[in-house]
Amino acid sequence: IDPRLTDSSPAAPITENGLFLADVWDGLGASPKALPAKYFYDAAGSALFEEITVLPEYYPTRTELGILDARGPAIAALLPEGAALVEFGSGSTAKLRRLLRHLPGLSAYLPVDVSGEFLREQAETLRGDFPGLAVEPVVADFTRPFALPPGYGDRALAGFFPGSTIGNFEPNEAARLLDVFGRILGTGATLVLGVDLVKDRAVLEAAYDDAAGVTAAFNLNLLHRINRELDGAIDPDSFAHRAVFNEAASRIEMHLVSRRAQTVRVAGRSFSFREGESIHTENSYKYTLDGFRALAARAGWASVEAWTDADGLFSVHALRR
Ligand code: AVJ
Repeated sequence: IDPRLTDSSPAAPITENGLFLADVWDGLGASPKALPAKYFYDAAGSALFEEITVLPEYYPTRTELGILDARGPAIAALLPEGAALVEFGSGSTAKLRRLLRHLPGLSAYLPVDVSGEFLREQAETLRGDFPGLAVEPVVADFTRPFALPPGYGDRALAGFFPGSTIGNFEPNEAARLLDVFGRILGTGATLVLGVDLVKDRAVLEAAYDDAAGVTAAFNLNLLHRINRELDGAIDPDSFAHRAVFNEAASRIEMHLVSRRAQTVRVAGRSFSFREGESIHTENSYKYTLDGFRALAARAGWASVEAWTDADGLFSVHALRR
């Protein structure tokens, strides 16, 4: 007997949007309320994130690009001739392109992403721009172990994980993820990753609550997305964007705070809010250089080098397993 047939509570349908609905029902039914940050990135959210990356207050993207430019030759020196580069989650190829300029000896580039269509488009333009490079997209969820295409098992491998995406994971989850990367890349591999640094509260909070309101729109888009895709009836104007540095946990938290007491409905279920009650929508962990080295060590990665910009805003780590 299908256990769902004997369960009296309504079950979310098991489709791609069914997972979204299940996560939304779970998250809004929990206390404190929370929603997974991965749902920010529908088409509208991805466009808003692109806008965030060029905001004056949002230092991570431009700072990381600067470090990759300046340290490209040093990074290249760490990778053996003929190595293949695996990128975990391939957003825009801007950062990769900065790195590729310095890596003429690279034999192949393997972007790993859940969106196959996006991957194939990007692969096409990259092949045009770097004719000597084999581009082999891998459609997979990089947070779980997956297999590389045949023929890459005995090649020298390097991993690339830019953007401080690692900061979206709880430290224990981040260590587990680094261990997954290590198993995929194998012994002797080099991993290059971007990690945002702990800094002044005012600088951090401005980066996640910009004057133009783009980050607020990015956060609130989650409610619009629920309305669009899940038959939600939430008034986004009844929620306020809030970004705060939780110093004890060393993370920026984003919240959507209910401006009034209210009940919202999503696909037939109701959720009530007190005035001022929040939905926790994102954590973005910030590390010290040594703090991140210690985390990496738990997953069997040794620090080879770590580079920062002159103002110490952001770091790029090279690790070896
Ligand atoms: C894409 C996860 C690195 O945490 O800085 C930007 C996402 N959220 N502004 C970050 C984000 C709000 C971003 N990451």
